[in-house]
Amino acid sequence: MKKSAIVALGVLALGVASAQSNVIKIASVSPLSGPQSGLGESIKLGAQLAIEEAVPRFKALGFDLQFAPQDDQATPDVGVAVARRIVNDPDLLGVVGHLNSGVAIPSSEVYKDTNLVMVSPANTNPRVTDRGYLSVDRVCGRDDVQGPVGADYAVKVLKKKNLFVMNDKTAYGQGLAQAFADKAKELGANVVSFVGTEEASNFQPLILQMRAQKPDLVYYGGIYDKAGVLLKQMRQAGISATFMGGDGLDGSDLVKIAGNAVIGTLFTTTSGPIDTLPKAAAFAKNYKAKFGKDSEAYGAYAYDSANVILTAIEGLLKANGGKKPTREEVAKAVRQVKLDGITGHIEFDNKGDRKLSDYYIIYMKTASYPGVVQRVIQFAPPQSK
Ligand code: ABU
Repeated sequence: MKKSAIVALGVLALGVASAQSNVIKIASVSPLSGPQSGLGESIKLGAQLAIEEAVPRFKALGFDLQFAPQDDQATPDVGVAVARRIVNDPDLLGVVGHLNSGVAIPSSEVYKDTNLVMVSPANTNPRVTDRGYLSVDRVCGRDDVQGPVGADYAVKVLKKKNLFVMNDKTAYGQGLAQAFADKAKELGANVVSFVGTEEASNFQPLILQMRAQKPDLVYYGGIYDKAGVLLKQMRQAGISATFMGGDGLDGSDLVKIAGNAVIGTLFTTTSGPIDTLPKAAAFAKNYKAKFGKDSEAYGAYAYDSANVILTAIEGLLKANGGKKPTREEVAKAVRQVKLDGITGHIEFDNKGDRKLSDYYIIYMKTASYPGVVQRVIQFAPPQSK
């Protein structure tokens, strides 16, 4: 048989197999290795719990629901490589992810080509949804609200006047730090420095700069793996300025890395501590029983993200007489979902932002996670400019 005929038969066989497959897969994509795997694992396990609970419901509809967790290593190139691989699996109908906006943005450029829907539990950079893709939604808030919420608290409540603002040079860190600094300036504070650095282990040159500029608050836009090291070195060097950041600080690893230096730290987050979410008690109990640890930031949001996708698919299966939906049908149905999740009511606007998101101020009163809620405010996403 000619090679072209063999290829054609192979493609035909694949097409028949795929048309007949009763398998539906949902992926989680988050860092499962490296220094940000604490939050990445929480996303994976939250999604896993929702999917395992849905397996009997899908079985009753004639489908074998499977979970496909992926590791993006918190790295854009790896995220894109994972995205390119998973879009080729015809059984895959949804993605819960990512943790890092700088990974989600390029990866979702790949998902969009086949309308593979991504529901993010954690990506707060405005650009994630501002591109207006049908296949991109999120259940968390946005940094153009989170930054100003932090600035308002720093300037109006804590009465801080001289702010040293840093970021980790990622899409998330830069955007959040800029949003914080812009609002703080508008409120009358001085931004004595605005510095981007990818440094992870030696912050001494920046600490010298702090010593000279004497800020009363240091703000860090970035993730706990670097923030914890910076904070510890600041305190060892005698810098006593209040330390503040965003939801990238929302993880127990911040405490593990910084130790007692974490006491007094404040951060904003769009992920409510699990014991403050009134409907999350069963989730928290089941998570602990199954995985032997407490859910951390964005675990409950990953659970809700998965349930948004599952709700959309179940609705389509029931409406279409059990016919497996296309990715485009799933993406359209996700945008219409109305779900009372464990993180509150979920409904998306026409860009895929949650219509109302919660923003928290957390104070680390002791060296223990998750800290003490100081304030919770609900906001709608800003309208596109
Ligand atoms: N929002 C917390 C995780 C960082 C990010 O969005 O990149």
